[in-house]
Amino acid sequence: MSRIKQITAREILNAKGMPSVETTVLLSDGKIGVASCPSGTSVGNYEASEIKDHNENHFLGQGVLKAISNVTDIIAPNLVGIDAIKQQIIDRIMIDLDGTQNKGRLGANAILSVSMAVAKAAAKSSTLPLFLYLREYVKKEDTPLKIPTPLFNILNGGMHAGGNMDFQEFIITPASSLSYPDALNMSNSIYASLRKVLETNNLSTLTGDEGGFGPKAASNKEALTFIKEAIAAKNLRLGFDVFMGLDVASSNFYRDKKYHIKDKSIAFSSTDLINYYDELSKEFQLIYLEDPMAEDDWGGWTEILHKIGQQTLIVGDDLIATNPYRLQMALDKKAVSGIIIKPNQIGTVIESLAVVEVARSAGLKVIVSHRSGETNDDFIADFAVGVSADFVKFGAPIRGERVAKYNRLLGINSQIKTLSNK
Ligand code: 2PG
Ligand code: MG
Repeated sequence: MSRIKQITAREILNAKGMPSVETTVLLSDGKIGVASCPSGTSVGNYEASEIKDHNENHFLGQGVLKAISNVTDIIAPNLVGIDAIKQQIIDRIMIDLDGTQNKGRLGANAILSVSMAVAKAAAKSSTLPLFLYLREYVKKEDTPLKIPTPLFNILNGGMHAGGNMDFQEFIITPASSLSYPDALNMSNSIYASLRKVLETNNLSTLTGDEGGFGPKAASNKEALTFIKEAIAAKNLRLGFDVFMGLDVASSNFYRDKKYHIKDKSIAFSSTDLINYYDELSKEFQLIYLEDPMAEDDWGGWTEILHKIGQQTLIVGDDLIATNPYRLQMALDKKAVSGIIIKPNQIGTVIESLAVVEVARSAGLKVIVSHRSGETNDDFIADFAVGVSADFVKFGAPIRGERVAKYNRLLGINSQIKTLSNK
């Protein structure tokens, strides 16, 4: 048995230069787990709450010193001495210590960094790689050990870039039959091809928060056209070799029950927007639509799943916020066919695993996702493989904090091969 001996935390910077909580858990056998929390930019209303200091003289109010003292002064004394393998008990203690619905007292950033660091340390003690250790917590029947299909966000709009597309993420996803290394290679070549297409059109190739280009395209549709051209230039077949998708993050342009996007001069009703998605889906082989409707437009969600759910995966991110109650609502209202899982939206490893379990047994596709304000922590790569996620969404195949996850998947891919040769 390896007990938690010490928990320390410090302030580090994430990829956007903003403070994040990094926690270190030391066990009685000397094993250590270190984990840090990401932050979102387009944050949903139903997410667990990150605690910030709001002291303007310290990182413009974004400091996390309070969250850190919550780890060291409140959480640590309650966890020291507990067997690190008891993740359920550890997470439950933190949930109870917090005592709020949204982790607003101690902070999801404080709680999650401890939760992930405990899991990492316990995995080391058990001598299992983290993905296999996490797999012990999920039902494994019919879920093969494999690398999930990657969704690469190669054009950034919305709140993630200074361009003028309203849709937040323009995504390519190689055919799931491709091996993971080949998928990575394909994404790299399409990314390079897209750079050329943008240069030919005299558009900027500066990148946004998640590594995708952030050009000032005339419309969302034009941005999709650039990607289609980039794919064709590589002699790849859209709809066979590679598919396209969007994280629309539509809550960001939903005002007065209407959707306002550059593609049309008048605002869209939910039905107008759904018809537009239908048109785009056919033209661009969109197999994936994340947050196509705003987080409170339940009628729109039910309508879109009913109308185009056969051809396109309809995925809830801000809608569900990795929250079991929101997931149940989405299931009751027949709103989605897929769910985004972001551990920091709910705040503990165990609750994230539980949401995956419910989603999977309801037949939803599971997509494990990064945040725009990532750190170099690669926990979610192991988490995604451990729970047999269908897809991962870790951004463009560039930038240190994104490739940290993609590279970890390469490592896991080799480990899986070694295991299956044994
Ligand atoms: C999203 C995420 C990650 P953010 O909307 O899916 O891509 O963005 O972290 O800014 O919420
Ligand atoms: Mg999203």
